[in-house]
Amino acid sequence: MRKDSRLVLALDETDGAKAMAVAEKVGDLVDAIKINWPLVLSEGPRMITRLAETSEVICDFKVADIPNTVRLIVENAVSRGASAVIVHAFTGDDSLRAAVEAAGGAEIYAVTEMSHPGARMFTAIHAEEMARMASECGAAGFIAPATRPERISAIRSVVGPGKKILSPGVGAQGGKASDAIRAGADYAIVGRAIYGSDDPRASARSFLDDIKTANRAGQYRPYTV
Ligand code: NUP
Repeated sequence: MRKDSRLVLALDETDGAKAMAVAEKVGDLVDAIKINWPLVLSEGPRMITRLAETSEVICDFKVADIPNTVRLIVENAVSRGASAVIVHAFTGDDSLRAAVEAAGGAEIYAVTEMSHPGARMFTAIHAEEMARMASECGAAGFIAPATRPERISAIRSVVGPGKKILSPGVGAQGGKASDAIRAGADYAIVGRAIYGSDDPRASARSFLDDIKTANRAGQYRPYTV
């Protein structure tokens, strides 16, 4: 996945035509488009393939199942054009290994603790342990909450510099993209604040401007559009 803008669009728009319109408006400003069950359930898995024609597509299916079912889901998503699939880490090492193996050349990103408040109840307590395990199983990246940037730093310190961290919870959930990047995330994931905006392109640009403020000299190549 390219690392130009450090912005990933979460395209949870459920109307296919509207989703494609947003993708066209901001596609060149984002490094990838993440899709989730709302769009796939309303418009079908062909959306993976359609979007993959112009963008990297991350399938945020938060797969949490036995290894065989994980394998079937990941293989299917990748065969349709997904560059990465998001899975839950709490399922343990056998399911994580199955995901990584099934992904082949595509990437697996593991969720260790989600961005909403409820995540503090159970998964956050074990997030570092899960991150270590998923890293050893070959996960290429992690999903860590922009709503709690200190947790991004905690996950980064466990997985090291070689793994990607993608951070949702920006905008509608109250997190700030630049805070997430400063805390150690590689990418900020933004959904409603872009696709739900009257001007998705202007909104995406304002997130890019914010992300640039986190660009310490030489840290990464600034994005110009
Ligand atoms: O911890 C997570 N939080 C989260 O919001 C893990 C996720 N994958 N997401 C997803 O990111 C969520 O399901 C949605 O697709 C997107 C955030 O959207 P928004 O809150 O920016 O609209």
